[in-house]
Formats: sequence, structure tokens, C-alpha cells
Amino acid sequence: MTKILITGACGQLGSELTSELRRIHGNHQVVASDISEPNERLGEGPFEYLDVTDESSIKKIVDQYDIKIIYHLAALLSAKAEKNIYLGWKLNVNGLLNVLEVAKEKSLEKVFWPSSIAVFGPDAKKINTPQNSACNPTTVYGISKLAGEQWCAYYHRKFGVDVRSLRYPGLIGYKAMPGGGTTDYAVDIYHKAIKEETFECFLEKDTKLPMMYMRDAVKATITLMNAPPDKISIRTSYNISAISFSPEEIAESIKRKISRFEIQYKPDHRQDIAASWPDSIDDSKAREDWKWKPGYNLEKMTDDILKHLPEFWD
Ligand code: AKB
Repeated sequence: MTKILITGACGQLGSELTSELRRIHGNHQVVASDISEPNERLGEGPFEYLDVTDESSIKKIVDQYDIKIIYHLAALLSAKAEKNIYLGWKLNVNGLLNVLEVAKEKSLEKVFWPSSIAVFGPDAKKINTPQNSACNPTTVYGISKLAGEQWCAYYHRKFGVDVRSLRYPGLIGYKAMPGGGTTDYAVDIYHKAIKEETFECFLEKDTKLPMMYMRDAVKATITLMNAPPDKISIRTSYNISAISFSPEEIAESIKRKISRFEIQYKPDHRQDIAASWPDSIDDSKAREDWKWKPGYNLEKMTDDILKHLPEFWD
């Protein structure tokens, strides 16, 4: 059986991907790792403390469990990286380089690594941003993701490492809280709505951003990883898209169900980050190469979150 290692498994995407991969492959085939304590959302299965900035620790776990595939998710998100430039680079780029080195040395079957819409900056086409639009990011996080994409392409070209990547938009789930991102408001808003509290939004009401429901993000990740290598024509990172909305539009979709819900706008430093990113993304390459198709629009996502969030957090 192919053994899988997930780094950053306690994060927002990590916890949902870990539990889904454990459901598919069996609990003991999937080793979760993080620098945080494991939580019950990961499900049953092996857990290891792992700091990805230490290459020898990655090697040790790969040898110990005979790991063949790594989903390398450990990262510092945009708002946090802006506050801690050096850690943003060290974790996001050196961490990836360590994983790629281990993949090369141990001849791993595959690696997954998340990039982001943050690789685009103000020079990129704002609406339906194409795969190869200008990538001149103005954030630490965007710079680290752009460098990471080029490292992935390099390790594939030079050493044949089968590393695959997606440029995630803002990911929205109800099972775990995100930490340190600019798109996080779109998760917090549902928690406040359920508690019938007024939501204070750190972005302007009309700032549209590309977003995706977590179920779609998990589906996209697993579909990409299951695609035959000859279907992967992009070795930097695929544009991927699902929904695009502003704070005002998500608030309206919540008000359909919770009419008393109220939102106030108090833009802070994250507004500048959001303003530098695209409104929407053209993902035609992903649709063409491995038949990507999202399942959730804004209304369907809101209905699903409002239905499940209370049972999950009570
Ligand atoms: C963030 O807001 O930093 C992330 C991202 C868009 O990559 N969610």
C-alpha cells in the first residue's frame, strides 16, 4: 500500500484533506504531521510532530513509514507572512525545497504543494485572470508562492520529481478555522451569523475575490493527484476557480436564510493585499487537462455551511 504523509495537517485544508484521504486509503496509510497538537478532526491514525524547515526530520518520517506520496501543506498565509517576512520565506520556500530534496533523494512517487492566487499582483488581468497573466506579486506570501512554483517546475524538469500544484483561491470550510489569511473573513462571517452577532469585515464591501468551498478544494486536490502524469501539462501550478464574490454578496446570501444578520465594514491592512489580487480566475487548463468542474456556487455553499456548522461546533 502507498503511504501518504501530510504536512500542516492541522490547518484548515489539512484537517479536511487528512480525514478524506484516510477515508479513501485507510487510517493507517495516512500519516498526519504538524507543529501543532493533533485534533479530533483528523480522525484516527498516525500523527508526528514535524517542522518542515528541518530536512532531516522529514527524511526520518519518510523512512520510518516508507512514505511514497507527500501532501506538503505547511505554510504561513498572506496576512501573517506580511507581519513576519523572514518566517514567511523560510517556511514557505525552504520548507518546500526540503520536501522536494527528500522527494528526489528517496524517489517518491508524487508530491502535492499548494500555490495561491497571490502569485498575481496588480499587473495581472483582474477579471478571468489567465494562467500566464503577469505574475508580479506585491506580498511576501505571493513572492514565496511564485518562487515555490518555479522550484516545482525545476525539480520536475531537472530531476523528474512528479510534483503537482494548484493556485488555490480563498478556501471556505466550516470544520476548522483558518489562520492568518486575507480571505479568512469569508469563514468568520458564517460563525458570527450563526451566533446572530454583527460581523465586522476587514475588507471593503465591494472587494471581489476568487473563492472555493472546501469540498471542492479537496475534490480538486485528489483529482489532480490521481490524474495520469501525461495529463499534467502545467508543472508550475494550475489556475483553479469556483466562485467569485464580494463581502456584500456573501452577506446577502446569508441574509436569505438569517434575515437579521448584519455586517459592518472596517477595512484594515488586509484590504491592500486583497486589492492586489484578481477578482476571478480563468481555469480552462485545469478543465481541459484533468476535467476539473466545481460543484458549489455561493448559494449552495451558504446553504451547506449554515446547515452543518451548528452541529459541528456544538
Ligand atoms: C490567504 O488569504 O492568504 C489564502 C490564499 C488566498 O492563498 N487564503
